[in-house]
Amino acid sequence: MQDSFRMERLLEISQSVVRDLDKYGICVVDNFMGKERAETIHRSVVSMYDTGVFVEGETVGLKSSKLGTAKNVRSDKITWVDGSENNCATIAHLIATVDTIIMNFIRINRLTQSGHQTPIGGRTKAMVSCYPGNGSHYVKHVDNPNRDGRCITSTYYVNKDWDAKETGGLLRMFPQAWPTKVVDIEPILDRMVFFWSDRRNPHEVQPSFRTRYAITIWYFDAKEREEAKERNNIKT
Ligand code: AKG
Repeated sequence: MQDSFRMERLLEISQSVVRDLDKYGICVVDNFMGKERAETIHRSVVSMYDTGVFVEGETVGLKSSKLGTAKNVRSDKITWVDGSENNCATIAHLIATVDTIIMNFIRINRLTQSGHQTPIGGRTKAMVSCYPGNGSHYVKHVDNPNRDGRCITSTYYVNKDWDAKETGGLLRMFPQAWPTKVVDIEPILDRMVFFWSDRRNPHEVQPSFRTRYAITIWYFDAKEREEAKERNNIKT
């Protein structure tokens, strides 16, 4: 895609993110990177997984609880990347693309003086996750229930020919915007989902019976993050 078309497409996506987060708290974008790039990202995630660097997903502050063991809560495997690692150029491109969307999001909200007004500052590395089939899942949870700073969750899927009727693995959202409804999102190739990370959006990953890959980046609300770092004595 030519640069000017790509910039126009990114602006269009950013406007949908502003509109849908404001209205629904969730925004789903298909054909986010384009098929060719999505397939390259898929290949690089699979080869990264095959090197054995993935570890069990963390469940912060949970050893065993009413919910059961950490493994009963989430059974994905994860690794964190910033895009500079071997064979990660396409993931670096994905990260840069999401950064651009979020910068546009800030700019549009500032210009229109509506939507999310507190500054967004910084983000996590990208978490690459693999649900390795066999019913692997993540129970209903909120990413940021206790003001740790995370404001927007962005999750990108790289699963070719996914059919949730056959293999499960839906992302099920329980948005507070519609207390009586759930929103089911299939983790298909080249689909990006943005949503508020706080209590407005409890969600779960339903049992997956096929290997399921995703890449997630969390963006911080600058003020909330600073307060959380001070509270928890975090230096970086
Ligand atoms: C999480 O990592 O917190 C998730 O809920 C994963 C979402 C997904 O992979 O669809």
